Amino acid sequence: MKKYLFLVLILLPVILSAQASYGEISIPGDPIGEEETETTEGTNWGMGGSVGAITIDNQTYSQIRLQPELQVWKFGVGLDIDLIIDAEGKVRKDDWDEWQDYVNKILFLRFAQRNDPFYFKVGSIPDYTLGNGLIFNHYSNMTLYPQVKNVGGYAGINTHLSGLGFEVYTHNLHKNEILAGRVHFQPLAVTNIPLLEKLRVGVNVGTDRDQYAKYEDDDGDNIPDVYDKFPKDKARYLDTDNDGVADNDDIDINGNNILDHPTVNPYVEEQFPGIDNPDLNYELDMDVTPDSATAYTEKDEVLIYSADYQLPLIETERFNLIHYGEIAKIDGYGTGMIFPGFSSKFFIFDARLEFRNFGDQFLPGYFDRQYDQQRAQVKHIEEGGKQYWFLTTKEQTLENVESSLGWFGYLRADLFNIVYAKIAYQDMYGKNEFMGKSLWAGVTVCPSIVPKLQEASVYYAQTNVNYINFKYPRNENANITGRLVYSLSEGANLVGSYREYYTDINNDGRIKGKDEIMETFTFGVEFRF
Ligand SMILES: [Ca+2]
Ligand SMILES: [Ca+2]
Ligand SMILES: [Ca+2]
Ligand SMILES: [Ca+2]
Repeated sequence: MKKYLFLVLILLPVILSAQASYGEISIPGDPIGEEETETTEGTNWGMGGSVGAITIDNQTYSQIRLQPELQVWKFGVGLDIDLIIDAEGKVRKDDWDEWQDYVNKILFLRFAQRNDPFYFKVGSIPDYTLGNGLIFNHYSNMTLYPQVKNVGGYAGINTHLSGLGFEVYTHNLHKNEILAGRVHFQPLAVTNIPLLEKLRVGVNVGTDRDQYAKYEDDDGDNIPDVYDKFPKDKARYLDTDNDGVADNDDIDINGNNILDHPTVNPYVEEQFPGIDNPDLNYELDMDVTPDSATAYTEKDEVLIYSADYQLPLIETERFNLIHYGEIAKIDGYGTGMIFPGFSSKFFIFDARLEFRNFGDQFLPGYFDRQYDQQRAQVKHIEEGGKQYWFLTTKEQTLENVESSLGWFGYLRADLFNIVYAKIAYQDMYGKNEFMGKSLWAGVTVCPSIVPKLQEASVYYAQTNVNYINFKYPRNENANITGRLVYSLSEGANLVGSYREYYTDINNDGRIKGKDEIMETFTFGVEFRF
């Protein structure tokens, strides 16, 4: 199985975005994240892309993926052109035969930046953070991309009127399920009190109006397609014996070739009225336990609101220090707080240090990078010979979250655009066996002295442990990622990624041998014109 998984991972196309800047590697769970790339006005033209292999319906295709990005004045547009080519070198027609296919190639449209007087972005938004991240923290509407393509958007204004501004966000303009809103202003701007006149206060709200909506319900019978045995038939959804005949019109629901007793299967009474007459002496099956599938007739919402502030303490060209805080409440659950927080830019460094205090039943950054995947899950359990199908939500996990408090900080350095280093540490305390310590560290080198080598990166993380294990850095809570970018020609780079993580199969507390070290390689070609 692992060998197979390894093969699949090798064959996975490397998807490289034209936006991904050199000098940053993006790792799932990276708490530092990326700075949003500031684009200057003017006409720019960039192209990212990759080549790989992909399997659709058991057929292997070559995949060429081009992600051009064009910017004119404050407008930006990004495209995602996926050419799926079969063994005979022909482009798969399915991807180009409807007008919607062409609209779908648009990745995003953008006007200006989030601190401009007016701005918006429509389309795929891979990284959305609100305030200091207690509600939305690097949320992506592309988590299930390209299987699920969300055309989302945000828009906002910033005025000079007491710094008043607002922003609205949706993950999908048609569905509008995951929404955010923010209003901010500078309450003391008119007073001219030193320091305090710059105080900026914000109020934020975030919601998922329908957590079950991750799963489609095509026929509208409130049974999600994933366990609707008849996803195109509004009147049917169960088929306990999987013989293709729905429970509603199956005289033998459990498929044991014994006619079901009409008291447990009303359809039998319909077909053969009076068959249970004792005089007829038919053998009838009483032992029928049909499957159970939960219908979701009502939407289940989750709502979070927060208030935050930012107070610039020192603002000079060489040194910049901001104090901030935020408090958030998940409606019906717990409260969490960041206070005090400090962020600073000085010389080649960029740092942040904050004290976090999270109450019971509170999760920070509830809408995070994995949210689209985690908002709802299908469950299938068997109990007493009966099968149950239902959904659980991320909201349900809140009940068991226990309070914790502690520090989080990071330091990032940019040495003349040649060496980038970052290190982050979290030290949180809670009840019982709370795993509150995490360490992340990464170095990227973009050497101009080694010809052809554009970038070499290594990133290490050890997360959610009781103590950081320096003696055995290879352990179950750790992983290592590496990336090499090698220039093939003027406009083409060969990109190779390596990832290593560990499973202690024999449970001896050590990671040793090939079986316990999982490795994945991906590689691709990246274009830049
Ligand atoms: Ca259905
Ligand atoms: Ca159905
Ligand atoms: Ca059946
Ligand atoms: Ca039966």
